[in-house]
Amino acid sequence: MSGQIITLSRHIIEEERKHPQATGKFTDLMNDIAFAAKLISYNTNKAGLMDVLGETTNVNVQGEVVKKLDVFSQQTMVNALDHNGHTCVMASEEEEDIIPIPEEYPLGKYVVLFDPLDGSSNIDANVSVGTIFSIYSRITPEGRPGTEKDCLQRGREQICAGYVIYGSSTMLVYTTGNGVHGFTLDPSYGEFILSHPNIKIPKKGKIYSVNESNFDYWKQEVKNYIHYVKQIDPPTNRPMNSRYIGSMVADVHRNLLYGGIFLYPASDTAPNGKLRLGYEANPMAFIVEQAGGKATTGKQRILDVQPESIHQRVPLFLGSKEDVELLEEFISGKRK
Ligand code: P6P
Repeated sequence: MSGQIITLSRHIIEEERKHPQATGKFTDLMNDIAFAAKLISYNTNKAGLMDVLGETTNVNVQGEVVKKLDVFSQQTMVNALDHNGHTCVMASEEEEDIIPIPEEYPLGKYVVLFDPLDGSSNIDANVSVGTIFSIYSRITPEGRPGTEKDCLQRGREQICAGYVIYGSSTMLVYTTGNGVHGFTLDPSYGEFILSHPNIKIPKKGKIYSVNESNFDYWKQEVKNYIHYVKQIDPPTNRPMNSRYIGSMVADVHRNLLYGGIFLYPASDTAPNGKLRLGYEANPMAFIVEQAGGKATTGKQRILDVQPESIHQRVPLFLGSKEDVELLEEFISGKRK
């Protein structure tokens, strides 16, 4: 209905009612994630004024210096999700091993993988950063703590994927397999309001998004594709525009709304690419596919990859269907 305010909570309840076995626990879990997002948003927006800028002396499992907001965001996500009785295990970019639920708290049926503050190396430059999350149902027997096996499910088993982008405004974008929906945080009363219902990615875009400083390290097929998109050919709307923020949530969000292709290829220095399957590639792939796009390793649908480890990296190409399919033709050698 026009003019009706749909909050995230209301939208989730209505989505959950579409699943006959729904118990309302998923709605609670999503509301806990939304609460964590509000806290992270508040502190990210205040970062310049609070003692959260700069670096800690800690280094995370990726070998990256951990920014203070990273630490805060990690703790906020864990504290929001470990006691609600809806989760049995978590995994995070910031923790080497799985995150068990403390014994004093009840266990639930959900598994949550997350990157608490992706793109955080950009924080001090006030560039948009984000939280990415991926939710599965457990596959190990109930009543016992979840295990690594619960965290290593194929992306196609996700029941929900989403991200929060902390930018000019804070937006939460999610899918449960019934389309992609965006909610903008109204800070005046702290509610996420439906602002982008049923997001659909354009079939073809004008933007390619990649860190071209890695060009000489790429396989020839990828070099051929990038060379192709930069050639002057007005009938095929080339050259494409290059846009790269270096913060995945910001690059993928722009890609989702404007169309185009985002690439993080394998290279001589990163034989499996840089981005992590569990809490970056899979949730973004679910969202992009639900919006009508495609997501591939170049050889395989991202959502079909069987994870072998929590922090596993994969080459990632995702975005508008026609742009990704053209890239696949270059990678298969069909086009040179
Ligand atoms: P590069 C941020 O560190 C991140 O994990 C993603 O958010 C982003 O897409 C990528 O790395 C940027 O990597 O090598 O281009 O700086």
